[in-house]
Amino acid sequence: MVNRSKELFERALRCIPGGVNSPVRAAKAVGTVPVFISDAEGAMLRDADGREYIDYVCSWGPMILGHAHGEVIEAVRRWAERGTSYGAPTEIEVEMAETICAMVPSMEMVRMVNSGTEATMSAIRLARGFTGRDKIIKFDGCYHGHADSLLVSAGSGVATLGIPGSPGVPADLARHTVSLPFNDLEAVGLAFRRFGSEVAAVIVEPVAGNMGVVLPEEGFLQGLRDMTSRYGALLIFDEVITGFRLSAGGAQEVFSIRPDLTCLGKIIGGGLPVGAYGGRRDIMERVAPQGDIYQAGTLSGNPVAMAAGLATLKILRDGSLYNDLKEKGKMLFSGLKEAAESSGVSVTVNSIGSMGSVFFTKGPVKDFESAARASTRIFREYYGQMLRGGIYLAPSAFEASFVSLAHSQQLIEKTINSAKEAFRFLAAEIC
Ligand code: HOZ
Repeated sequence: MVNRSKELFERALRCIPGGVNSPVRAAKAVGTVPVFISDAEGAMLRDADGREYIDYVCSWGPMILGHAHGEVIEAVRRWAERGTSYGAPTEIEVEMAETICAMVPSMEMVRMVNSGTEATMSAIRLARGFTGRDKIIKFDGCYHGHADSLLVSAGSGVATLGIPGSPGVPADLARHTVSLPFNDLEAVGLAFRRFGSEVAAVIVEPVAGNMGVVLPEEGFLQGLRDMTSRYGALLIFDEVITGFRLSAGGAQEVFSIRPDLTCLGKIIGGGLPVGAYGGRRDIMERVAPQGDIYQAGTLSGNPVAMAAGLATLKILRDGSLYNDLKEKGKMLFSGLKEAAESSGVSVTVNSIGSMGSVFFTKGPVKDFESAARASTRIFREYYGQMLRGGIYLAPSAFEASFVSLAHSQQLIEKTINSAKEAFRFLAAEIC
């Protein structure tokens, strides 16, 4: 049988580091060749050999409406015909900013950038400039993109590939980042008591999605809000994954917490490269050219990207579709849990709304230490079995699965049936 993915990967390895443009997708952790995609529609992906898969990666989160959604494609086509970039202000970026500020009320002003990494990196600079302090508190296993200050004890590809930290990050810079266990308010209190007056910001994924999905325990996010306020530090919510995923107002709406700054990405671009950061007016007014803290970008607010993002947000804006997403998420994640349990395979399934993860451990999974106890060896077999069953998962034990509005009940049932077979195989051969 022809295996175009294998051929393409061999070609890619000759001219792209690791054969991929972002590390996790190399599928190194699951010991296979990455699946090269040819096209996608709705909840389905087709690979370069013409095989079809039900997609639970959803481009790592953005495709909440499903692939090639008619209104998004039409918006992109319409705008592309008018020119793809001007490097000058446009009406559509104003409309985008107004929409974001209306949907996420803590964001009184917003600046568009091109990726989640750019959003978090810029928010950290802003927090440092605004407070006049250098230290950042983050949490082990949370991933906030690949900017220097944020690669310490990170999740996503860093955790997947077992990279402890990255050469190239100056030690002098890394020492300003303090990484603590997620859900451990005591550790946060201790850190603030030791060097509270030096802390510019606490940055957190309100629901962690880059060590697999890990939910905040009762009181954790409120505790962060209280402590940052008490010590004059800013609270930054990295909602690159959860923004517009958990509700129209993001995780901050679900948990009723108002952060000082919020970082967005993924869904906000409707599948095109977009990020944004925003928050309190008095803080955002410090961003150049209104203020003195510099950040810029030639393609920031790009009209075609704005069109794709805005078309997506318009569909999500009134919040009525989130119940459907929640139902779909519940059906999938409870179905996977039951399937594993009935085969005698120990799993912990963490989920909220339309995102979740299966950890091959008895659990509970509440931080990176407990997530890392999950068997990556079993995950690897599970991944392979699911792929053969036509189910496309993230090739990492430390990433989330996402359900889109295009996942029908029938596709979810088919997924659970494939999972049943996979779990039976694992029970017989691996566990
Ligand atoms: N940072 C992404 C996962 N949380 C990975 C993106 C990619 O490899 O495409």
